[in-house]
Amino acid sequence: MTQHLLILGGTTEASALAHAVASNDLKATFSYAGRVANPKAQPIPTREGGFGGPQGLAAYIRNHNISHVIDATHPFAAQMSWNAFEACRATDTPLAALTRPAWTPVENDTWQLVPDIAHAVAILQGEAKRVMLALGRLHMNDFAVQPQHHYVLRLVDAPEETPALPNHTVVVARGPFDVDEDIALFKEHAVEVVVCKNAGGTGAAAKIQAARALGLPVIMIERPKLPARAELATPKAVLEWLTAHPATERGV
Ligand code: 3Y8
Ligand code: NAP
Repeated sequence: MTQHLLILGGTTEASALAHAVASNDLKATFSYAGRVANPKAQPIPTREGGFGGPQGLAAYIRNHNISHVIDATHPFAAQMSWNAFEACRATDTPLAALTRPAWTPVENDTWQLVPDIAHAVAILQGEAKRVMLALGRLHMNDFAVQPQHHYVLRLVDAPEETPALPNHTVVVARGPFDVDEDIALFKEHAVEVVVCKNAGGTGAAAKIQAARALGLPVIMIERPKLPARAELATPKAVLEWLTAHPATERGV
């Protein structure tokens, strides 16, 4: 079987891998969920949209003769990661994740760790505050049960429907973000607390560095449980992993 990688993308690391793969002339397809209007262009063929669950992904792997899957999705894209794990097991396809370590607090950081978004919502009970909700669009309306706050919402695309948060300001912007710009943003909106996911990496780190600079508390949502698979830290490690796992005939 000839080598054909499927890269599950949507992160800075996935884009870096796409460039490494392109410059090594490896056959690969880059996959987006189709979550945003204009996803970043990639130097390799790209597809958009869900596969239709693990079975849909298994069918895609077979129909496109995928020899390896690299899960370079965001640490919070847990459903995609579990689907990839199941589909690769069903089709006997080598799978590795390209991921980045979680952020860890440094001295003077005031982080409140919560296990998931529901706990971040619950911990916001109490008097009205000005809250930087840097979680994107998918979960902003979960915070409607705490309507007393003024939320600053940073979204990749302008929302199609008005957010279900009575007091909010929408900031349309796509990362990677810059510390000084985030400090200015927090000052402009008199942000008092920052809510974010422990995404790790560099593209979203500006807000925790800005919170640190301004002495703001952070509600840090911890990562969901992900499957046990090979975890690689750099595109170079992925290329070495590919060499160590040459494409073989698919198990019948
Ligand atoms: C569609 C495709 C690259 C990738 C860039 C990274 C960095 C900039 C920072 C804040 C946090 C947030 C959000 C964020 C960042 C990178 C990376 C990252 C966080 C794009 C992209 C897609 C998405 C989807 C989008 C989610 C949203 C999450 C915004 C592209 C720009 C909050 C995650 O409107 C929506 O529906 C947005 C949905 C999933 C989380 C959510 O629940 O809303 N990412 N982001 C991918 C697809 O279709 O498959 O690059 O254009 C990618 C990037 N966003 O190559 O440079 O590597 O993480 N993305 C979080 O970390 O909490 C913003 O505002 O401080
Ligand atoms: P998710 O909740 O784990 O996945 C939900 C469904 O979206 C999946 O079951 C799959 O649909 C589809 N999907 C997700 N990623 C896909 C991909 N790369 N290619 C094709 N289909 C995909 O995922 P999510 O959290 O919505 O993330 C969506 C995308 O945004 C991913 O590319 C992720 O890397 C990127 N992203 C997410 C976050 C975040 O905070 N979640 C942050 C930055 C970037 P089917 O079941 O139909 O196959």
